[in-house]
Amino acid sequence: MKSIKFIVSLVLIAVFAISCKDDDVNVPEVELRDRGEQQLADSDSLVDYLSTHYYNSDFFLTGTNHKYSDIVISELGEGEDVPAGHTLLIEAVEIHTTTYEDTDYDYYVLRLNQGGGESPRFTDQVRMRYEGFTLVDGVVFDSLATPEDLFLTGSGFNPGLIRAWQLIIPMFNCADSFMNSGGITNYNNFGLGVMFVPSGIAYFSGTASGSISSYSNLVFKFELLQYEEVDHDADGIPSYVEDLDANLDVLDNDTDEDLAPNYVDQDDDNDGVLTFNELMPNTYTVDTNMGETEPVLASNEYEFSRSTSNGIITINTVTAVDSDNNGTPDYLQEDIAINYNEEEE
Ligand SMILES: [Ca+2]
Ligand SMILES: [Ca+2]
Ligand SMILES: [Ca+2]
Ligand SMILES: [Ca+2]
Repeated sequence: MKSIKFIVSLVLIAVFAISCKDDDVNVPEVELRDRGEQQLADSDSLVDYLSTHYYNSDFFLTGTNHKYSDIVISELGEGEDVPAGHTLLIEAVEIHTTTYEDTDYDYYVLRLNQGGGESPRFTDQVRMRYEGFTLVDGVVFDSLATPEDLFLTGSGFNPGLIRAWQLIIPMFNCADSFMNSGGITNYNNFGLGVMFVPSGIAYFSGTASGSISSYSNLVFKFELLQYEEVDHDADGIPSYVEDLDANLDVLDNDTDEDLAPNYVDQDDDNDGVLTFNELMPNTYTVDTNMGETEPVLASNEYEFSRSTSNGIITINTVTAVDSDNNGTPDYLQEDIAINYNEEEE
């Protein structure tokens, strides 16, 4: 059911490949549209939808544990007034903008509960429940009623999620606590919202497992329950840090220009010493029995692993050292190759 994957234009490529081979094969072609023109049409559709649909706003005025299934969106009839206790979407949503693939996009977020926990980064793994449907006809094409873990940013054979999710999910916080009872986990005070997104930051010319048509504007009701920081290449540098220019895109950072972006490159400067070995290791032992608290890490120090035993927490960290103080950490500087994990002779 995890079909919110970025199935780039695979369908399109397949169609072209087939039609090049044999003109008689009858496969529906996906016309590749101009992003700018499509964006204008999508923007009109979204504003029109938000201006003609309302939701059960009073229901969410109190409480922090409402479910995505509690959100009811209805169409306003001709000449009808918005019923008491409800609000027109256009009066309730936040408008955000982004530039993606050289095109400017507006997208809309209905924030129903912020969530009391911490907030994930766009490269993290998130535990979600959600339902996605098409703006035009309301067909539910994807849903997850039982929480599952999803990678916002993919790597290798895992394509990750659509751009809209990478932008919007980190605007929310996960649950502040959870409790297990009878095999069921109950989350408390989690992020709850609805996103209304143009096709350009959804599947664009591609589709979600072929279940919706290309160029569909989408709506997702979602709950953000938990998250976990991801280090895709396990080199000690969390993936969000490997987005060096902090433009929320890990694909355009490739320090050594070997075509492997930093977030999936284990030797980021290609100096022959793995990034992990160019980081200075440190271990902290925190005895909570003695009332000790966890250390606050420096901004260039990252937790790599931890274990807990009898109330004693062992935390292993790595620090990105900048030996020559030039502003570039050693692991990104080819002419400095210090291996902190090399066995002393
Ligand atoms: Ca990394
Ligand atoms: Ca690289
Ligand atoms: Ca790396
Ligand atoms: Ca290196």
